[in-house]
Amino acid sequence: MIEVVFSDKFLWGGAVAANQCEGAWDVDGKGPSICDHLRGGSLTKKRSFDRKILEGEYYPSHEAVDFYHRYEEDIALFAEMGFKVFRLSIAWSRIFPNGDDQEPNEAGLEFYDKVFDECIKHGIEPLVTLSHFEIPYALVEKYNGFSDRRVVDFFVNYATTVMTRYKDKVKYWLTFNEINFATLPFGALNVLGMLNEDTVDTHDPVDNLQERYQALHHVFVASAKTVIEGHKINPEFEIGCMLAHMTFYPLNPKPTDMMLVQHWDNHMNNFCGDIHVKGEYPYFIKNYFAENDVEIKFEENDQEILSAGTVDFYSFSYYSTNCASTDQGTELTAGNLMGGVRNPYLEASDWGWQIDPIGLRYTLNKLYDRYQIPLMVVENGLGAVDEINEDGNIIDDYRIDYLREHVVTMSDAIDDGVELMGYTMWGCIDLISAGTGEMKKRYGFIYVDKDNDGNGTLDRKKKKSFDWYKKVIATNGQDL
Ligand code: P53
Repeated sequence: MIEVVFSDKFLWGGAVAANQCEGAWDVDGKGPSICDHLRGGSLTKKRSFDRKILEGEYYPSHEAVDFYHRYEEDIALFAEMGFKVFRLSIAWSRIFPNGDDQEPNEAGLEFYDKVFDECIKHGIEPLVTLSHFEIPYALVEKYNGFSDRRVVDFFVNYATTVMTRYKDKVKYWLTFNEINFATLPFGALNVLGMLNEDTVDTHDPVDNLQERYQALHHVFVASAKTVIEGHKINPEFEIGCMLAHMTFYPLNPKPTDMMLVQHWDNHMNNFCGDIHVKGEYPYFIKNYFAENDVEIKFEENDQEILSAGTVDFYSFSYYSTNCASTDQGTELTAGNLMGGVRNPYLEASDWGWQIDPIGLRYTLNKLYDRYQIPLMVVENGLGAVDEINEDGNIIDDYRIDYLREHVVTMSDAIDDGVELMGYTMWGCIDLISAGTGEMKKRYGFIYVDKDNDGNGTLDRKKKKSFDWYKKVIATNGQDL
């Protein structure tokens, strides 16, 4: 037993994204999103992207784990664990199939009405991500995503449509999932919906720095406008940003390594965080832009919009940490999109993500010190291979250990004085991995019978961690 530090209002729960769990990719009027064009991969095989969806090819998001038809059963299981919050995303292309449609798709809106009603019935607060790597594909082909300023209005129209529709059902909103991935070339498609001509490998796309940062500027404006409009729709709304926090340590106590850590932290984390929280471009990015001939075009009211549309809270994903080194030939971590140097003090998951619970306490303190607004951990968890044993049980003690250690360091951070609103464990039900497209990389408290090739009954089954998390929530983090 640890001392109780979590408040009664602490939001315990789990998180998913539409494209990774819903399936029903073309049902009830939904248009394809960028994810629907991605094939499966693995740790060693990158996911490939087809501009045209091919007949007979397997696309993991098309069926995913069929949450679209099984949401009642799944939400009932979340409720059984005692979830206070359920983070999910709305698939933009379910509401506006082409992104630039005049009218929303009523069938899509009705689906989320049913999902939110189901949550409310069980006393679960929905936490909704408006854009989780799910830009309608038509916007990619027609506008090259957010590189075109008009897409800002399409997004804000979508956001205000759903915020108005669900204003009495949903209180917590996030604008763009892991927005800071757009500071790296591989984030161009996921976050910005940009796919430059001649791109073969979307992980390593044909990149245009000027265009990418201009598109990101449009996303900041879209996010800030959404915050402003959202607060008009319902002043009670709490609207946050969402970053993939990338925590770095210097590999050695070399001044140059430390400078690299500071540069990466500024560039990959603080740049986006500062714009969302403080409402203006931070001083350090100006030098980077100058050196790289990037010039951001602000429209007349952009600065006002950014200043007025700052977020109510800061949310982030946290899975692992990496080292930074200025030495040549240092050992890299496996399977990490961001690329980082291996830390000799940490163990890694089977997918090469280094496990670092103490780094979460460090990160929470670092962020709270910088921003002084409430924080929320909206993704954390362990992707692992789960086996069903002879008795038909899934004994995922490794997952319990991972989660326990992170809950302990969250409680340490709260003791330190950090204001932490809640915790949504990633992939509370097994789903399609975003990075690899696999089912085999499982995160859930709930197992889904499906394999990497799409075979399986889709039946749900509780893992050992299910009862563990139920106990954690019931004791408000005391009995771990
Ligand atoms: P998967 C990379 C690094 C950190 C977070 O990731 C990431 C990614 C993308 O692979 O994405 C977030 O499924 C994302 C989720 C994703 C989750 O982390 O690759 O918000 O959609 O599923 C875990 O193991």
